[in-house]
Formats: sequence, structure tokens, C-alpha cells
Amino acid sequence: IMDPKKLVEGSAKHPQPGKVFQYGTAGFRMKANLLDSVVYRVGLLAALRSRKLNGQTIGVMITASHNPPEDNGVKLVDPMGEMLEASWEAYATLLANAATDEALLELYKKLSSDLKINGEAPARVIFARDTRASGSRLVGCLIDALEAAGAEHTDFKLLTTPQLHYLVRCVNTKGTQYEYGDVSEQGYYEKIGAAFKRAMKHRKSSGAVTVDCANGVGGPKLKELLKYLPTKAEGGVDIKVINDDVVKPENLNVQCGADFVKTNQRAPPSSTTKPLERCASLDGDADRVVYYFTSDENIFRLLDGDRIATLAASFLGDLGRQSGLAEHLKIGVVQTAYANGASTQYVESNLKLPVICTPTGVKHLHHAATRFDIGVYFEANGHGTVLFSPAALKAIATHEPQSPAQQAALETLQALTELINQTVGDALSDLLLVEVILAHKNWGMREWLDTYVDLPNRLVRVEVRDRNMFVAVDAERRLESPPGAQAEIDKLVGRSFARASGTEDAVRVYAEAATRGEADDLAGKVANVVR
Ligand code: NG1
Ligand code: ZN
Repeated sequence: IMDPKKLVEGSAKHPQPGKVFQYGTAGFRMKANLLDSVVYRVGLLAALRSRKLNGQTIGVMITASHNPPEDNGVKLVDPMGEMLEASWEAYATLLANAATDEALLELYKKLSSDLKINGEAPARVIFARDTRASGSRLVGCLIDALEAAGAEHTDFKLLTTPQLHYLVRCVNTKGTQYEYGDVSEQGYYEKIGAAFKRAMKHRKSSGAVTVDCANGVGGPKLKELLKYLPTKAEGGVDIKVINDDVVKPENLNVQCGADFVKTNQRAPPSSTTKPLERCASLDGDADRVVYYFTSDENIFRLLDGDRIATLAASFLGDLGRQSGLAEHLKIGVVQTAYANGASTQYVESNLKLPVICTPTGVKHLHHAATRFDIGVYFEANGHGTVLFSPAALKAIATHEPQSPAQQAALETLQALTELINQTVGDALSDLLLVEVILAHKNWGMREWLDTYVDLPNRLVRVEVRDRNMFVAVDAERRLESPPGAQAEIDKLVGRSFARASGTEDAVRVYAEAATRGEADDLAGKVANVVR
């Protein structure tokens, strides 16, 4: 049970700095020195959430993903490894903004009674952090809260964000028919390693990839995972790890990592790969991955989340047909409005699969993906995964193959259900998924790129007086307010939309057109409408 005296004393150790905080798309995120009181209060909420769910384990991840080293952040993970249920985000915001220690105690009690929480129910919380210098101090704030709230807690130390999501699901499914895996970091590697071997069983070697780990937690974790994978000689992939310096946390995400590569449309300056060589970059907490290479003509080519989604959807479609399960496996792709129009067109016209467009934020995509037997979702920035419905899992597990070819496809499909992280986008798992597919298709980067041609596009950030004026509808593809703005955009040629960012104080304008010049021109014109 919660100890009121401890709660107030703990709060006094981590005072609210007189700022207004908001639980956003990615939890709370800011300069790390502002975060102590926020983490303390998130700890309290984790305990409440666990008690509300009768002692199911809740996860707390301390990370600021692709943001600079001096930032940090905190977010909650729900029992099945999903993001915190949306209605609870508001409680997190309320707690973070309680002005005094006593006000915090009162609010805790009020939430507890309003939400009909049994104060005597067990509370269980597990947590982890990325490699930021501020991480261990913030863990201290979190532990103070969990002690005050009377929550059982386990510190899993340094993990990637998706590893923590995995563990939360494992704890909560332990001993049930939905057991997800062993509740340990090693269990994660064993599961993925075994699945990868199985997925590669009908293939030999598949070349090499150089992985830029953003100097973040993905570096040591990928190196650990390699110990569970077949070597190149054993028919595995030759994975070369670079930018894995976590000894100097000030290097995190600096001139490297998935966000750097996607935003700057170029390889990390430290990269020494040659033309056509396969490269990938993870972000700071390893929940995003993008691929790239330089062409023969020395042109940088990015294969982002859209490309991973189309590759995965295409391969899963093949496996469905080859295993004789096609009619039991309705595959769909979920994207946001930022997906390149050529990728949407490719999925609909070539793969003949349905596409759903949702608002930005992985929780929206994840949710929509559950509407398919196999739901492939990716944000263009490289965050995404593939979800298998319970019915699909059952069909894949129990289908009787009618031929050796069906058998082989089925085995690969079964392996993929284990290889792919079902809780959240996972760069390590996604990386191996791409490698498996390229090996099966016998493709290099060129063949993957040549599946379709991206439309020229431009993303600009526009500073505005008040971004809350911009209300988007229709999966953020149209502006409902300010009045008249959408009518102006509709007069222009090409596809463009404007929406308020959920993570920065700005409006983002995306434009896509037939040529580079037209895309730039369109983006400029829409930016002027918004300004
Ligand atoms: P906002 O700032 O709301 O556009 C950005 C990314 C999202 C998502 C979130 C959370 C773009 C255009 N937007 O959201 O894809 O990843 O951050 O990290 O890349
Ligand atoms: Zn991330």
C-alpha cells in the first residue's frame, strides 16, 4: 500500500520546477534536468495503473529516443506491451503538474478513488533505461516513487525500448496459453535468434549489412544478439556494428542514427561503406531502423519505413499464397499521410492489398493494424512492426501443408511470427526481418529499391504563432481550422497537407509532386498559407 508520509517526502526530494508538462505522443520528453519530478510522478501512476489492473505488471522506460544526449524522457508500457491506454495519458499530465507535494498526495488519493482502485491490490512495475548520462539519476527518482507507492519493482538496467515492451508482455503472459517468452534479456535473444535460424533454414547466406547504432543502447544489445545468430559461415548474415560507443554518452545520436540519416538524407559522416553496400541505422533506443546505400552513380538512396512495410507486405503475401493459407490471412498495410504516395500506390495496385491511413503516432497505427489477420504498420521514419491476429497465429500453427513447397513456406511464416516483435516497432527484430526477406528473394539493395519509384517530396517545419489553431481531420490529411486554409491548399497542384506537430512547437508541411521542383514549390506555397 501507499505510504502518504513517504510519498510527500519523496516528492519534496524531487520538486516540481514550476513548469507545465504534457504526456505527448512519446510520453514526457524534455531536457533531462527538468525531468526528476516528472519521473517521480510517472512512477506513482505506474503503481496506480498496476493496482487498477489487479497487479498486472506495468513497464516504465526512461529514454528520449532520437533526441539529443542532454534530453531524456519517460513513458509507460501497458500489460501486453502496448503503449499506455490513451485515457490514462491525461492522469499522467495531471500528476506531473500538481504544484506542491501535498497537492500531489491529494491528487493521488483522488485518482485512486475516482478510478475505483483497490489500494490494497498488489502493484508491480518493471523498468529500464537507455544509455543517457541522466538515466541512473532518473531511475533513482522512479524508485523513490515506487517505494512510496508500495509497488514491487525490478530494475532491468540498460535495455532497448522494445526489449522492455517484450519483457512486460512476457511477465504478464507467463504461465498462460499466450506465453510470449522467457522474462529475461537473454530470453529475448534466444527467442529472436532461434526464430531467425528457422526463417533462414531454406536459404544459405545473404550477404552483409553495416549497422549504425546511433552510439546508443542498440549497439551493445545488437552485439549481444549476434551471439545467438548463425555466423556468416553457418549461413547467417554478416552484421557489422558501427557507432556503438556508449562510453561517451555525449555522442548519442550525434552525426549518426536513423533520425540523422532520415532527416539529412545522407549516411553518417563516419560511414566508410562502398557503393551498393547495405547499410542500416538504428535510433537511440533501437525502436526505429532505416536502410540505405550509395548507388553506382554515388547517389544516396534511403529505404525508410515505407520501403520496409512494402517489402514485408510483399513477402508475407508470397508466403500466404505459397503455404496455401492465402484466404485465411488477410494482409493489410497501415501508414500515415507522410508515407510516400508511390508506396501506397504500390501496395494497392501491385500487391493488391488494402491500405489504412491513420494520424501520426504509433499507437494509432498499431491499433489499426489489429484489424487485419496480418497488419503491417510503419511510419516513414522507420518505426513499425507486423501484427498477427490470434486467428492468423492459429491458422499458421495448425495448417497441414499439402506439399514440400507449402511446408517450406509455412515454416518460414511460423518463424516470422516469432521473429517479429508483436508489442511495438523493434529495430533489431525489423533488421533481421529485412535480412530474411532479402535472403529469400535473393535481392540486393538495388532490387529492393527498384520495386517502385518514390515521388519527389519535401517536409518543412513552419514556426507559427499558435499551433493549436491548426486542427486536422481525415487522418491529418485536411485542415478543418483555421477557416479557409484547406481551400487555399486545394487550389494547388500535387499532394500536400499541414498539421500541428505533436512533439514540437511547429506546424509540419508535407508536399509531394511529380518533380523535385514542383514538390519544393508546393511545400513553399502551403507553408505560406499556414504562416
Ligand atoms: P510529430 O512531431 O507529431 O510530427 C514526430 C514524427 C512521428 C513520430 C513522433 C514521435 C514525423 C513527420 N513525425 O511526430 O512520425 O515518430 O515524432 O516520435 O516524422
Ligand atoms: Zn526511438
